[in-house]
Amino acid sequence: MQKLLLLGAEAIAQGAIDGGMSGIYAYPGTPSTEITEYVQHNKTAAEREIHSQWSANEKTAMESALGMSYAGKRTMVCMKHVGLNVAADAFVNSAITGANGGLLVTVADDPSMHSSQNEQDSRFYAKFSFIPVLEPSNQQEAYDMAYYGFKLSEAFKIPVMIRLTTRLAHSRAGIVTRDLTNENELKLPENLRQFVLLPSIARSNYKDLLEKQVGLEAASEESEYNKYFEGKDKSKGIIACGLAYNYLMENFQNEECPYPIVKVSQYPLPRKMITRLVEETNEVIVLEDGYPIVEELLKGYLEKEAVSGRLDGTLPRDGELNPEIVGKALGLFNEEIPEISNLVTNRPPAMCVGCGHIDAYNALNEALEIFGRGRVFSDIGCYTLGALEPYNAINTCVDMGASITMAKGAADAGLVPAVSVIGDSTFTHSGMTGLIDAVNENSPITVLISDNFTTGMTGGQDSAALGKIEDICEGIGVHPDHIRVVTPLKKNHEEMVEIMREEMEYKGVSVIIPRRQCIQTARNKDLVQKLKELNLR
Ligand SMILES: Cc1ncc(C[n+]2csc(CCOP(=O)(O)OP(=O)(O)O)c2C)c(N)n1
Ligand code: SF4
Repeated sequence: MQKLLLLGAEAIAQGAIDGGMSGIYAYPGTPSTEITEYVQHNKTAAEREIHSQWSANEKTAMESALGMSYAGKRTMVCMKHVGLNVAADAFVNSAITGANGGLLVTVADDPSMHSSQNEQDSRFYAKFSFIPVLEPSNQQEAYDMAYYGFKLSEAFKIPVMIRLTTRLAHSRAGIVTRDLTNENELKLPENLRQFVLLPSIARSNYKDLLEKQVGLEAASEESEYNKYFEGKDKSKGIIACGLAYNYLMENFQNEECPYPIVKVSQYPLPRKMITRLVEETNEVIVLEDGYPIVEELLKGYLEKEAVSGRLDGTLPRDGELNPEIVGKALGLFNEEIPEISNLVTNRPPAMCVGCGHIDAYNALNEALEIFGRGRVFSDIGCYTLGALEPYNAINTCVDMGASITMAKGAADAGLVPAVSVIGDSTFTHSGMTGLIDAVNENSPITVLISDNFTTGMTGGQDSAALGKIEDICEGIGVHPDHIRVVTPLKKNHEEMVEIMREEMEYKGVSVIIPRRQCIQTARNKDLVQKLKELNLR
């Protein structure tokens, strides 16, 4: 037993290591990145040779984890919430294949969109797929749930989701560890056709999945993570999910909460506990950080129950919760929550001074002067900040990979030239498939793959594209004469403008690769060594 001071994300990693994990698979994404990074730097993980290399995207990560589970070992796949959209095909089907070795799908949601395009709630995905969820309310639970989640997964032969949110992932607290568990031996599934989702097998697996739900609900009812707390004042009952339980308790630091509470940290919902709360109290308020999934379930269509929460305005419909919002909703205080002082000014993110993306955008903006603006389809990465002043260089940013395919669609509509801007990591994440569509139809698009040899936006993780971009593009079918490499530096500005214009005039797919190392990785010795070996430096 050790006492450690860990981020919520790190606590999950430590819990999984101690719980006997043999491999972690992930693609970086805030606020989930630190889970994998912790395993990459952990001594026990190194001694045990726990797999921890980054995957090309969340879908490949999910599928690799499923393969490790098939082979009988314990494994975890991690991603941010929008990553689950990318992994969704494999994730939803993994409920039907079931798991063999314990399989945890850890998804970090980002209510209030601190660094995301939306604030979707992964609990919906789990419910949709009939997969149980563990939702920690503090760092100790984050650790315990990773440790326990493998057992739950193996007991029911089903993947288990751990859902956490930004505040928990990125705040630190003391945790107490448990004994280090042995890793599983290699062990094939008893039924060697369990993972073959031919319709006849999938139908029978699906029936099994539905039958498992009864046992999963009973497990939730008995779980140490779901609790019914008595309260003297029955005028109100509170359902507090995951981190919202912590926010609730911050309002009662020196006294007991007078209202009965159901703390929910394991799903499917503990029906009996909730029914008891509804029956024993006059009205129920639901506290959940994310979408009002529990509230919607309780209200149903007829809105008969006196249930309040985000849907009726008792709590804000969007954005993350905090102790003040929760306290106000419970009527514990009436003062307005003070506005943030004007002295605290927003500091919007910006590209680093000296970043290669800046030189590429300066050239792109000038190259486009003769064609007119409004034709740059961007992707997600540091270069998305090119949307801001003074560059105003891009017109879209939707999801990873969308730059190439949206440029293609716009070109199909007659917007020629259409330009796509994508980073090296995003290109191998999900840009390559779109490039195949464009090549197959010889779409008149110009694709800028801004290659800085890393996944800059999430902190400089390895890029699966390293040293491979030209070969990939050529392999996909881009003509070698239209794969142009430039070095984005001020001194090369005229040359870059010239090349960009030439390629924009070309009536087919062209790729321009502005290539210069992200300055934030200059001290990464391993990367510098690799770049030397690849003659990229
Ligand atoms: C589906 C999904 N997964 C992960 C992320 C988090 N994320 C944002 S940008 C990015 C990659 C950026 O790398 P790259 O394209 O090479 O551009 P750079 O930041 O290095 O300029 C990642 C992983 C996301 N937004 N969406
Ligand atoms: S981290 Fe790297 S890629 Fe991102 S803005 Fe800074 S220099 Fe550019």
